[in-house]
Amino acid sequence: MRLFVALSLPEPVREQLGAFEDGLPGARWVPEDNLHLTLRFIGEVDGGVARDIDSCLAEIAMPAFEASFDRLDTFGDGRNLRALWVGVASPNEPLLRLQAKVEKAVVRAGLAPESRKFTPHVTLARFSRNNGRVPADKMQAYLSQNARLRIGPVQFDRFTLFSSVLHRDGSIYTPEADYPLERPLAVGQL
Ligand code: 2AM
Repeated sequence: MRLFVALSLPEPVREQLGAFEDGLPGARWVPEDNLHLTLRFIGEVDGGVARDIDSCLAEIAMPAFEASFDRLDTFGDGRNLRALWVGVASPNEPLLRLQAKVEKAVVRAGLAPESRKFTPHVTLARFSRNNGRVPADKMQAYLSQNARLRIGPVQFDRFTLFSSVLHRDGSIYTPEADYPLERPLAVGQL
């Protein structure tokens, strides 16, 4: 199975993000239901490794935390434009800590370490090399029109192991396991 670890987004947040999915010809917009924040892409693994990953992820202990989204940016540009995404307001130490724990867990389960730097983001659109070229002025106009984007803070009280099945007209993501984060102590509970 093809797996990845991500933060699911509450429906109202997916709706707020979905409102930015307009006005860029050539963009393959991610369906609102599929919007998520990837912590670790795993890829194809067999059932045994998937079970090891699940047990290592289940050992992660960390308090719930919040994150806000405050910017739009792209991976690549011009002919090499690959993705349009919404970025997490930084610094967000708890989110980086969770990502580091997830990375450690999957390496403990036998995966090779991830060498790419973690850029916490939610992908809104992807672009194909051949027919997805967006003129630079169109992208600039889109980014400046939407520069006001501010969403959150969003409360994250769990993270999720997803499986992904690729289809010609999009991916189907299925939550395979949820890992709760600890509830922060309320005032007076100390
Ligand atoms: P992205 O949002 O930056 O595109 C599920 O496919 C998730 O895993 C996507 O959100 C994607 O991140 C991420 N991912 C990272 N590397 C990937 C790869 N090589 N192939 C597919 N998805 C990848």
